[in-house]
Amino acid sequence: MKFPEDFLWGGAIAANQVEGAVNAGGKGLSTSDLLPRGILQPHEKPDQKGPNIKDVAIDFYHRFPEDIALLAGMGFTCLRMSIAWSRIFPQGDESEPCEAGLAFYDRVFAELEKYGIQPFVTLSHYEMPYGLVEKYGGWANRRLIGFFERYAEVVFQRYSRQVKLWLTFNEINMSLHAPFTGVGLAEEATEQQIYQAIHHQLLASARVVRLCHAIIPGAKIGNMLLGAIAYPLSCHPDDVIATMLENNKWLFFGDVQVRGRYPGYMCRYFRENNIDLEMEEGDLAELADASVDFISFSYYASLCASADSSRKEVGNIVAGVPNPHLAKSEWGWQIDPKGIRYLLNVLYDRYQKPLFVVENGLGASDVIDDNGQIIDDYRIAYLNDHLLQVAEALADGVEIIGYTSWGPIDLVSNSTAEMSKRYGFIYVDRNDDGSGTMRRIKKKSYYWYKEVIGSRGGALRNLS
Ligand code: BGP
Repeated sequence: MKFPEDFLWGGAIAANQVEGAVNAGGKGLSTSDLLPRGILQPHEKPDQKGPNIKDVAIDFYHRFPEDIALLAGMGFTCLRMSIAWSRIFPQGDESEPCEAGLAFYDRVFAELEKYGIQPFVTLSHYEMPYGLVEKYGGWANRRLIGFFERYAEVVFQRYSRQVKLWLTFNEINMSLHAPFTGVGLAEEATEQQIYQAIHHQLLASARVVRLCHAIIPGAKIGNMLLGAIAYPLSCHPDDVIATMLENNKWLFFGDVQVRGRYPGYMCRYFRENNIDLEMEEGDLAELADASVDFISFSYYASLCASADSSRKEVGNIVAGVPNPHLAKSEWGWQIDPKGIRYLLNVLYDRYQKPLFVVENGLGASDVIDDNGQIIDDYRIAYLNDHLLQVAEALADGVEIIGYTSWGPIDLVSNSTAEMSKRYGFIYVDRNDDGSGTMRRIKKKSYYWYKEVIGSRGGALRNLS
């Protein structure tokens, strides 16, 4: 089978997980700089900041020409990346942007252009200027909407020629699990505080959708969900209802960003849990008037839900009940290729808008063998099987714009801040303790992905 001719192929990275250069070009401290053990662990206070592997990460800040050339070698037509907000507004509340930060992304986009790779930019991928947390209390404060709008306006204007594809907030539903990363709130924040901050973030997202359309002719802007699709653990009606409620927790974000209103099930949840959102007149009208152009999502694993919530385990970033029919990755994430077809169908059926798979991949430890090679057949198998299911979804009639695998070059893990949890087609010689030469080595999967892209999916095989 062949994927559509205009299907975008590539990979996805995030500024804080690749760039390093933590203080270069006037960059301010970001929330991510204070999470040396990953987003699920407590954050450091700035005066206690210790060494953090992300301070250098894979040094993409200095090595991007080499890295982009390597990605281009696989035939990428698209690179999903993010702009570090703290490079553009180091504290978050300045009135003028930082020119050195803007100039850095000029250079990155120019390099991508050389190879005809389309940049696909996330405005906020798990980081924000820490100044906005310290001075304003993060997204709990409505003023953040204005700071985010200013940032978005600056980058939309600056890169209006180079960037036609945008995303607002990475995995916007993640704030429920990692409030410091998602909305700049303390780990012990209450649901009331988190949902209030989320309301502000949803409004900010709506405003920048309109801004993007007004500033960049022909641009498309989408939302980004962690596709934490849950199956019922059994056909017991109580498990089915528990699953519906579990899925509502993340679909809620899509419902607001696509359908433009707070769904009834969420209003009920707020009522029954004494959550009372402060809104201003006009907020609901603003949400109603800013539907995203497409829906994007990450997908690594599915999970199960049961009426007995004590059976939940944190196997993935989002806790779920393990599925007895599925194997697990080394990091305990359950591997379920068919889940991506199911998820694509669920989202398309619900929203009837184009979809974009913006993250998918296998975190695994790689070994360099005696011949200096990395034979990552497990990664090839994972991606092959998932891409076959994306093809099935296309055959089901789902509109899919493209596929960007997570971490096409090894990078720092988000949940654990490890280098050893590798996703790449390109190995980076850097270890968890920061040692290593930083040398880039093509893995076996590099040649495989190149063939898949070159054949528009024709090289995919039914392996299992
Ligand atoms: C998503 C994030 C990414 C990425 C990925 C893999 O949640 O959007 O930033 O890191 O998960 O997760 P991890 O790095 O924890 O393996």
